[in-house]
Amino acid sequence: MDFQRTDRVFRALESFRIELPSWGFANTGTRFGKFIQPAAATTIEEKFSDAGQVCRLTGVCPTVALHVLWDCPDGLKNVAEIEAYARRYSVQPGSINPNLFQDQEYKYGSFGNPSGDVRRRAVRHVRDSIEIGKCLNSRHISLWFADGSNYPGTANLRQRKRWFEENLRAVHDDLAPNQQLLIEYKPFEPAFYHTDVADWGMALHMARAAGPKAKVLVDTGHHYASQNIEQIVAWLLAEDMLGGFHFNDRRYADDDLTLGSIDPYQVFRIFHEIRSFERETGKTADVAYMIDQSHNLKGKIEAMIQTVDMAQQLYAKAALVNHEELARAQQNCDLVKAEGLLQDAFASDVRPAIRAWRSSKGLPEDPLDAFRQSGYLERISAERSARNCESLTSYA
Ligand code: RM4
Ligand code: MN
Ligand code: MN
Repeated sequence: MDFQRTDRVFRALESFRIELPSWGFANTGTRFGKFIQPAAATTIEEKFSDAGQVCRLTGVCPTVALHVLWDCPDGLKNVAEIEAYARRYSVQPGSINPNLFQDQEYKYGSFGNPSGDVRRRAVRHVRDSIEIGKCLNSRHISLWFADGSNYPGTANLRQRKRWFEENLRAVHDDLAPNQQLLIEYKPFEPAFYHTDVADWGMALHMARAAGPKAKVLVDTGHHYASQNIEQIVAWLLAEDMLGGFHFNDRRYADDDLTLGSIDPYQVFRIFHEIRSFERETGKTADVAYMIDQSHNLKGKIEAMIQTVDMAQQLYAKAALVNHEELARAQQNCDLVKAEGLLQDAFASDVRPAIRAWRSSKGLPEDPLDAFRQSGYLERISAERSARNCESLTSYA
């Protein structure tokens, strides 16, 4: 790769940061069962410790997302402990994810539950989560609603929409000036007939109803097969309504597979739309990149390092698209040329440039290999295996 292209990769990597999910280090499974890993994290301290390893080896994951129910079960009382772990393991608390789906009360929904008591309880939980976010200096409160119904006629769709609007407006009022509310959508699961916030149009509507500090969160696994995700991204950017991403890959539904393992070109095209927006507007897209993956079979820390590496590769490839030539080809309707510019960038081997960038930062050139050499996995497997055998915490 020539100096100019290497320089583009270096500059792209300089600004690229991605958040780790605390739940990605814990035992998770499918609805058919869980396979316990001896090294999985069962405490919040272990999650910080594992995230700290990924942060130290990759140098690009300064924050870890927290799920309130799993990581802050005592609410604000957990703040001091979390701050201590953040200091000890050199990784900061990131987005705060309220949990509005696991408690028995939420059987028929949270913000859309027919019971006023349950709706109030859900709103209180989000308000408490916003307070936790303020104490931890977290910018993002990330909302995903499992609300929906399984059978036609069982839910009043328009009434639930009104309840969502009201409740979102109410929690939006609590945000600090620097905080953002991110609203995630998902077409189905756990509900199989209707989902209250099922697609990007509904999430966009809800974010607008909530207020100016609310934006849409795109989880790459939350679309019907073959949906054009990069167009959704382009439109949300154009509307100044894109808040962030939950990255993962999928083959069928919300599979939470490793980013780029099935369709790396899809992720490349998303990054291309973001860079093209930045190029045209001269603005930096204010978008939070977060990983939302749970690895049932792969080693959790290794899979996370693999994900970060893949994200860097795809972002770096997108940085190689020649925007002037692309604009010219689009203007002249030179379709083959225009498409070829994307294909050439995607086909470029950016790995040597990424290794060189890591070296220049004093980071290991191959973070996965460095992890395998470090002995960390062997140490935590020995320390944690007994506890893991008896514990089945966390979701799914
Ligand atoms: C959902 C969604 C949320 C995540 C939960 C555990 O499908 O992706 O972001 O927090 O799963
Ligand atoms: Mn998600
Ligand atoms: Mn999901």
